[in-house]
Amino acid sequence: MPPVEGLTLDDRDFELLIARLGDLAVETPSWGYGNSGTRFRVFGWPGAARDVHEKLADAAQVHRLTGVCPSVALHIPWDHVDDWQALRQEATSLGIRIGAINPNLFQDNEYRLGSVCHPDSAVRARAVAHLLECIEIARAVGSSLLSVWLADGTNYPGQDSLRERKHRLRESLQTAYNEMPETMRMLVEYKFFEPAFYHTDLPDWGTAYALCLDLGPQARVLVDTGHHPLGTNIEQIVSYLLDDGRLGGFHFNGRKYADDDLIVGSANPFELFLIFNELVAAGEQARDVAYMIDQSHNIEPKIEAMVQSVLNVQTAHAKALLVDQRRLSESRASGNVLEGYRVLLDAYEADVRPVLAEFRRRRDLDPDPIAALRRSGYQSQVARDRGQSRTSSGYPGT
Ligand code: LRH
Ligand code: MN
Repeated sequence: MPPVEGLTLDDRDFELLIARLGDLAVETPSWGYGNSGTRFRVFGWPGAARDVHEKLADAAQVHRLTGVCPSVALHIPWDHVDDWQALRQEATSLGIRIGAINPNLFQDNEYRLGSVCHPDSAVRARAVAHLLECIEIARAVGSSLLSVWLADGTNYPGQDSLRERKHRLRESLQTAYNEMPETMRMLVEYKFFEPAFYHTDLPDWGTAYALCLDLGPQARVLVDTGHHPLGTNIEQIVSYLLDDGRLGGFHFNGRKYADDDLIVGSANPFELFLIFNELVAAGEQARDVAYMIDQSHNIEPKIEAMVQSVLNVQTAHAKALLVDQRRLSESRASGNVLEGYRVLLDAYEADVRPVLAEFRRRRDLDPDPIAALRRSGYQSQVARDRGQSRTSSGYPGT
């Protein structure tokens, strides 16, 4: 039994740790495998997935290497196909399944002034129709998650009535919510700005939470770790929503400034650890939280970036599982200001790489998935098979 540096774990604890590491499943985003960028440039990457079939293949490769990514989220219409049953079969044949269905209410020209919050009821009806279409797609592919993010907002004060937009938002989402089968969840994702730069109709966790309470019990808040003003205590938001049974899931990514969509944990690994510390402490209340990655890999190899992201999430989870909850509650009960922090530090500074390697060995996986990916030649093979597709950017002529 490899030791966990800095922490004495007896056999029983070690076995428990290995078992609980298996509780975590991380969903990868189809759009993370394709070319993506910023308004300045979308750099083409040799072998980047060009359609949903290549995205499924890459997601399956990530699952083969990590063993903890059994599902892939789709974005509609980016991943639209005519035969959803066939796509469901294709995923199954690759050893994965289709996860959250993400409607796209931010790319049609009609949505310049908003989608479900648009002043024109015809545009709102168009947006609701797309939500209903995505509910049908979710049903067809066996997905129980409708993951809704809205770019809706305004760019100038006075541009529209904030209260009327609030009414339109609730009415439109209620119409869609009422059409969901009981087994389906609506994940409501908030973001404090971009692409709107004066106000955003769903800007923060409180607004999303209030809306979920209005919509009904199948509505839960989705926390995208890149969607908060700097300085926001995200683990506190997580603990609050968990405690009220309204945390639906995460879009994990890393950021230093805004919605940078970098590799999760790359900018602030301690914050990711503190988020998982709240999840582990919540026990059963965190049972059906959806863990999803939402990133765009603008300059780095896309599949390697995805595998590294999964490893970072596993590492944060493993460290959180090492938190000595008994010592933590004792230090809190004794009013010892710093002892609790030291208990967390002990877990955070533990080297969990040996235990994660053991976890993979027991699943006949390579203890180092990145090395295994590089050795597999998968990336150079897809580069040969797929070549490099043309890309563009937000500015004309590039
Ligand atoms: C918006 C967002 C949303 C997705 C998009 C790809 O910033 O986080 O979750 O639809 O990225
Ligand atoms: Mn997101």
